[in-house]
Amino acid sequence: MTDIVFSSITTPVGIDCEDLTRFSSSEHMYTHFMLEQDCFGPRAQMDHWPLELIAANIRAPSVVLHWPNMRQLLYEIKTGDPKYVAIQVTTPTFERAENMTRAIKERFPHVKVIYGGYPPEQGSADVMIKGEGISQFRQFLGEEPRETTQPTFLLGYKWLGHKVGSESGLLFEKVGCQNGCDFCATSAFHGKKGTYLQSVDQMKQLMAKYLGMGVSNFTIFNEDHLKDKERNDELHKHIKSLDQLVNITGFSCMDSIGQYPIDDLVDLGYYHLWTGVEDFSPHYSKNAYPRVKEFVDTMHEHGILLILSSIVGRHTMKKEDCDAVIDKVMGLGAYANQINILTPFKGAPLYETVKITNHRYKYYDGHHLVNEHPTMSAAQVEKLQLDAQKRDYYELGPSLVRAVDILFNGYRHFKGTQAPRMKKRVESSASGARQSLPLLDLAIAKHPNPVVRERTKALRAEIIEKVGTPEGYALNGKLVHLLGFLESNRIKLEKRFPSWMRQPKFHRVEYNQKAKHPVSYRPPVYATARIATDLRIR
Ligand code: B12
Ligand code: SF4
Repeated sequence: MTDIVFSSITTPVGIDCEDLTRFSSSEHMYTHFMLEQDCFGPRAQMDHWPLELIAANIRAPSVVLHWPNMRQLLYEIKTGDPKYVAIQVTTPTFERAENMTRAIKERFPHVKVIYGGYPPEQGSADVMIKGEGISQFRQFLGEEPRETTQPTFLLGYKWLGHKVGSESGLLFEKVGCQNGCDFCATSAFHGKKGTYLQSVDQMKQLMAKYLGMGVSNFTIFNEDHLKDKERNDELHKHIKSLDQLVNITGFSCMDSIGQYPIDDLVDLGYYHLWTGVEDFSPHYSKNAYPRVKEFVDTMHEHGILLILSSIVGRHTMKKEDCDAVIDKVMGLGAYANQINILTPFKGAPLYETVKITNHRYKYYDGHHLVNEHPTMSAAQVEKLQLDAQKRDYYELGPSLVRAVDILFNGYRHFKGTQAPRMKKRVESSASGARQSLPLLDLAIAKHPNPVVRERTKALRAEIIEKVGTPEGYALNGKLVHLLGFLESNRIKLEKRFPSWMRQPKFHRVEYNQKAKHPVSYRPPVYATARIATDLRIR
């Protein structure tokens, strides 16, 4: 018995088609800013955890489908006979969601469709839920408000086609952001105040659960995690009391990060932070360039990796302003750079102040200019952004090598420390650098820029001199070369045949089901073929 089928958009994704561009995919870093990084880009399938978060916090029996194709979705509806299908929608995936809804309604007219997340409008859905989803979905079902709980979710990255390092346990801490930047969808949809999804005690319990599973890397979803100092002081006290060291990836603004002594951040394990620097203009006072530069240099010197998000193409920016932003970003030398085209999402204040010229939602993907620009054409801005990605790889080298260099600063900077926890971090930084030597060799062999190759050689020499080589270095080196060669070729094929080779894996999770689903979720070929023919699915 299923009341609700929660679903992501259907596959295929990551390809240019009638209702989606290739930039809407199941991967974040790779698709948006590492496509030019040959075999060195980190790869990860990301699922629709918010759907599971909602499913886990209601009483109704439900099924969550991550990345089904249209046949799998329709088969689930046919066999589960739900009252509702709830789809996670963003602006650029809205057209796909509309096609899903049309297909559902044609075949199952009694089923009500709900859009949630970031839908720009209700479209053909029966219900639209914008903003915090758990409380609103409960309200919709007539359930009373109560504390939320979070299941454990793991995210692992692949390098050279293989899972490397341990997975990261996800912690959904908060939705919304108080800064209210004019283009920002999350701030506009969730309100400036935002909503905490978990208390500090709940975060501690969830961390303990992950640690019990052998997972000590965490990714915290909160647009500005380090903003609330009082709350974090409590969490940090707990982290310091743990027997084990943890590593934390988080999103935060420069000013919020600056509230903490940097040695403390390192000690706590904040090794990977994602920060918006936007366009360094007075629009975003947080980001005057000299301050940003000083901040980035300090973080790097202490071994903290940064992903910097910046924007180009604002209607007030001329071509030379965009070039200047890209030059400045390159000058910061961060581990990774997400350079997006400023997108006026419907609902965000910017939408009201620019003249929209492209009304096709699929193009609101951060890679297309959709509003009028007085001095640049859409093609010009789009080329500028794609060229910046190429430049990022060519001039700064593979992100992987940058990461090794910056993380090794943890060793360089703290090697004399007497503090026991920091000593352990220094050891782990040395060991990480040793293990990465075969990857540096691969970059030296493969990277097209001689300057990057020389820089990487110098880094390799320094690591060998200071911390030595790992066991089996020669053999591992050969293996990594082989994997690099195979992965490069696989990526070439993947770029040629994305609908076949670049699709996320479908999976299905049940919540609150009393009995096991009566049928296998893998639809028999004959059944799905019939449904597909009935519906003339493309
Ligand atoms: C991780 C992430 C991804 C991951 C996984 C998505 C996920 N978590 O489900 C991947 C890589 C797959 C992804 C892909 C895309 N993403 Co994305 N993603 C994010 C990111 C960084 C975090 C999302 C998150 O998990 N937050 C924590 C959870 C708890 O919050 P939440 O998502 O807001 O969910 C809450 C509510 O919104 C609501 N809710 C969410 N979904 C649903 C569904 C239903 C039915 C209901 C009722 C409620 C509901 O309930 C949740 C609890 O309150 C956000 C930015 C951000 N910081 O939020 C962008 C963001 C959501 N992504 C965005 C976009 C555009 C995309 C893509 C279209 C890619 C692109 N072209 O940029 C694709 C499309 C994928 C798809 N099939 O839908 C935009 C949406 C903007 C907009 N207005 O449309 C955001 C806001 C980033 C941005 N550019 O500003 N993304
Ligand atoms: S700081 Fe980032 S998350 Fe917060 S409102 Fe601005 S763009 Fe959005």
